Amino acid sequence: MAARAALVLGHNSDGPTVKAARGLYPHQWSWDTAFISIALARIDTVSARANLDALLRGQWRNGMVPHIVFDPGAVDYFPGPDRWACAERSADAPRSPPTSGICQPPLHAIATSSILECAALEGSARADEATAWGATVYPKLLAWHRFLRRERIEESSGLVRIFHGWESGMDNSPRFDAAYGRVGARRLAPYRRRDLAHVVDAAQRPTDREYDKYLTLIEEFKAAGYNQSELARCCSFNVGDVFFTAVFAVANDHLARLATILGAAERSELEGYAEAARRAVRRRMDPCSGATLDLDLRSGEDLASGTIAEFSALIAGGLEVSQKSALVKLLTGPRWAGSPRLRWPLPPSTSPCSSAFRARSYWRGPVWPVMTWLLASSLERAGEVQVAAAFRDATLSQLEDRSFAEYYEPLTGEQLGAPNHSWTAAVALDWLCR
Ligand code: 2M8
Repeated sequence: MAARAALVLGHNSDGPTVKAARGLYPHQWSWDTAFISIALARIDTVSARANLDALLRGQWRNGMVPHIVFDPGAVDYFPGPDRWACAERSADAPRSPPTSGICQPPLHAIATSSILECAALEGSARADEATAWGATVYPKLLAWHRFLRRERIEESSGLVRIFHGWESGMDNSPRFDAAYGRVGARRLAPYRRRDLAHVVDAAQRPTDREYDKYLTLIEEFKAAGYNQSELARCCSFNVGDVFFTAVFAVANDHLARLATILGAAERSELEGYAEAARRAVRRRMDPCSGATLDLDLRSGEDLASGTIAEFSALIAGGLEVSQKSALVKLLTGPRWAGSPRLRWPLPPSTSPCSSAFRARSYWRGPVWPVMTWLLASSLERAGEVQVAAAFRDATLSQLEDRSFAEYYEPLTGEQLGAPNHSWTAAVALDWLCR
């Protein structure tokens, strides 16, 4: 399985860049790249470094790492660079490579740590080379984290704000239904979705109505010249994202450690970012279950629970024992991975007990192996090694057919979305090559 997973990553590569998937996702995605580099580092730290470097070539002058770095030769994806028009509208965007104008959860510092750790196992020459590389990446990651701190932390909640469901990485999750309810319909220039040409069953993808909203927001971004403070004031989608904030907390731990290795001056600044983010996530916890809730920053309302983002506090870490136990109980209990209806005891993207659960619909129900991996890593860090190992074993059974599907139907185990998806192959590779 590991060999097959490595082949998938090779097949999805274009020079140093590993694309998300041939066909449906023919570009380089931001958080996908981090997951892929973590896994690649297990077999080839040089390629893992090159993949991250390729993404960072798209970094904006204001520090933002864009959610997509486009391959200008791959035209079969919508919305492409023309629709985003970033370089035309913002002096911060690079002219080349073309990119999108939003971001995704910042796992890149975590990937950088993994690369350095794996390189240390390859002998001192490779370790030195990787540390020298780390010194070149560090200022870019620092600029990225400072962008998030400066432009995206909403002061009173301490949460990272997002302006589009795509920024969360969980595009059509029911987490955002109420927030999307506030995004008005605009007269859009005609467009043709390309995703439906690759996924036969349209029910697996977001609806046309959802796509209209996704594109309406892009028009708002363009009208604001991608200016972050303008968007914070006016964007019709403005959500304090607990999951993004949790990832930011952990990424800052890693970047602070890298600062220490490199003797850089920003260690305590980064530790401060980590602690503040962790506190912000903890403040969003339900006192009994521990489940975290997103905050709609436009209306001040709590957003719906019942999605996998409930476990953001587990990802952020730093919990008291009782808080951690409550969350692990919830995660493994009948509302989540312990539901008797499930094909494998793995947490779906939306709880099967939620009225919003849709077994085949993208982030509304399917199991995403990459999310299982992220939760298992968090459980390991929290000392919950048995639960983490059970998730790993169940996922490796789920992937036994070696199609490395993007996501899986939780009740039947059917493979859905794009086959040979890089981040699913990455999950297998990482677990099998440790
Ligand atoms: C999905 O999102 C893209 C838009 O960014 C799409 O549907 O076209 C999401 O699953 C996202 O989290 C992921 O990074 C991307 C590529 O795998 O696909």
